Amino acid sequence: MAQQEYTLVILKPDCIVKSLTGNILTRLSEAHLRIIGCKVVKVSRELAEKHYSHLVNKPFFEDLYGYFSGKIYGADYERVIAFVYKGEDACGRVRRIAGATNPFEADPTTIRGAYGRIIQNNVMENVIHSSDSPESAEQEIKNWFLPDEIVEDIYPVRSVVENAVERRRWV
Ligand code: DAT
Ligand code: MG
Repeated sequence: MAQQEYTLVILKPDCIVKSLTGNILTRLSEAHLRIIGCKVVKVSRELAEKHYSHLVNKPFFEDLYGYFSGKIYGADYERVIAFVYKGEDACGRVRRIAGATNPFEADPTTIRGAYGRIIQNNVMENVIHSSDSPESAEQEIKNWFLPDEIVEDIYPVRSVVENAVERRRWV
C-alpha cells in the first residue's frame, strides 16, 4: 500500500459565515482522502497561539487572531470545523486544492482563489487551513485532537489514569 500521510484541515470562520462548508468538502473529496477525525471547535487564544506559533510575534497576529477565532464576525461565528484527513500525499493534495496563502495570488480555480478575499487590516479571509508537511501535520493534529477523537491510532499514545478530573455531563 502507498505511504499514508495525515493532514489537518480547518474550515475557518469565513467559510462558515459564507455557508461554504458543503461546497469546500465536495472540493476536498476530489483529493480521494479519508476523514478520520472531525469536530467543531471554538478557538481559544491558547490554541490559536499554538497553531500559529510561527506567527505569534508578527505585527498582524492580533488581526489574524480576531479572524481565526471568528470574533470579528460575532458570537454566532466563533467556531471552526477541524478535520484529519488520511491518504497518499494528503498534505500536498489538499494544499493544491486550497491554493496559495494570499487569495489574490491564488489560482482562481483553487478554494482560496475562488472564495478568498482580503478585508480590513490586510486580513486574508482564505477559507481553509491545511498542513504544509507531514511534520507540521503531526504537531498540528496533536494540538487539535486527542487520540480518542480520531478513529485510528495514527501516532504513538500513552495511557494515563486521571483522577478527580471535573467534567460536564448532561443533567
Ligand atoms: P498558510 O495558511 O498558506 O499555511 P502561513 O502558515 O504562512 O500560510 O500563514 C498562516 C495564515 O496567516 C495565513 O493563512 C494568512 C495569515 N498570514 C500569513 N502571512 C500574512 C501576512 N504577511 N499578512 C497577513 N496575514 C498573513
Ligand atoms: Mg501554514
